[in-house]
Amino acid sequence: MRKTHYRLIIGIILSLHACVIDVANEQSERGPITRDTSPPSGNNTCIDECGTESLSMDLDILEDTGFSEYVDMERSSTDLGLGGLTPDMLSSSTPISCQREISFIRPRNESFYEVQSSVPLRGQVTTISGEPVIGQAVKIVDEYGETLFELTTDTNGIFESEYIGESSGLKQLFAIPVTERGPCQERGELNLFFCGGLVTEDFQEDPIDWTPYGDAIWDPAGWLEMTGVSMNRKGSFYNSVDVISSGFASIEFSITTGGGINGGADGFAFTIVELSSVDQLRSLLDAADAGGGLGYTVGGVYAQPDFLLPGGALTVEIDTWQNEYNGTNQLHTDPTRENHIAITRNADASDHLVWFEVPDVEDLQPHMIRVELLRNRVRVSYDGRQVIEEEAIFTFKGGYMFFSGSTGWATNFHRFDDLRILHACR
Ligand SMILES: [Ca+2]
Ligand SMILES: [Ca+2]
Ligand SMILES: [Ca+2]
Repeated sequence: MRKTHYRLIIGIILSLHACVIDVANEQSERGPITRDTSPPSGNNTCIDECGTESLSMDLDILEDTGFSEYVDMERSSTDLGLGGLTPDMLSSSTPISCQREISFIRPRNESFYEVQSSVPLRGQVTTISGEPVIGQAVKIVDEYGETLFELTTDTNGIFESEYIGESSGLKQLFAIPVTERGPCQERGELNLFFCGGLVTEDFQEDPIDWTPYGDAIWDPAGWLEMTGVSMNRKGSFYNSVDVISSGFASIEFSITTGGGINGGADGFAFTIVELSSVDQLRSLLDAADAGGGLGYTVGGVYAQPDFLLPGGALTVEIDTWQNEYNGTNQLHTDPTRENHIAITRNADASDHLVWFEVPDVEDLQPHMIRVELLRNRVRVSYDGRQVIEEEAIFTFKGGYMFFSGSTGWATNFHRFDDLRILHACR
């Protein structure tokens, strides 16, 4: 246990250093950020419930450093990533400062992959003043300090390799310059998620795993249409085969909307909901509020007497109508007058966890949305550009998934396509 703590403390120091660099990088790359003003809720720690007393102490330390978002509480402390500890670090009391900058250029930190994927790695070594270092020896080590590759930089200071994630879970890679005097203290860090679960669907053929409900149809052009441009429609498609795992996940799909009347409305949504059966899912779809509820809302202010949501839910909604509370058919006020994409929880259209504005979304052109769920953090990309990365207190429980959409007095087409989900990432 002594050794574990010693390893852990050194690991945390290194992680903190890497985190400072990460935060600086992320700040410069961020797009517009929206803020969730609702009070924190949910449970973001299970330290009291999990593991032994000594494990709890380790996790307390990790919690303080922010490293805890990677920690899988259901595994033992010996499985934890230890922040780039190498045998060299253990044997050397004074790490060598080599006056180098080293970083991974690709892939992006915290990218998601299917298990057994081959991931091209690329990084660079420069001097402090930014000049490429040619012929620099670099070693790539994993989270256990094991050396995976020994590389040399080219004339641009670039080093390259390929990494295959053999098993699911977080993999941490560290790039360390090596000199004749030994390994340097400078290092680049890269965290990658490898996932055992993959769901992909391009809807080019009538999808057998997906069942239409209400007004939704499969369009032979190769997508799912939730409503068409008629008034007062409610449609959905649910998957009765695949169940999404809890924990980390990456969810990506294409949306197309527009072409309607009276300004266009109401919007559409993709929901993953914790339920015990497909029958329960059909009951949910029966009960779900149309109009401002986008065909998924059964929780919170929209709770229905004939359907009690038994578990959690997470929704990506594309909302093209600003609802304002009126006490009858509109039970919430949207956070903006603009069209918006939001993450809501517990199948409650009033509970916007994070959101951002998409004024151009009703152009009847396809747009890509990617949502990455990390521990207590949500990242959203729109058409390849990151638009949200934000702390968010939520617990993603996984479950059944469905698409839904609705129209009212105003209408639009509501099309989904090209779904890709990576889950079971531990
Ligand atoms: Ca398609
Ligand atoms: Ca709305
Ligand atoms: Ca909304």
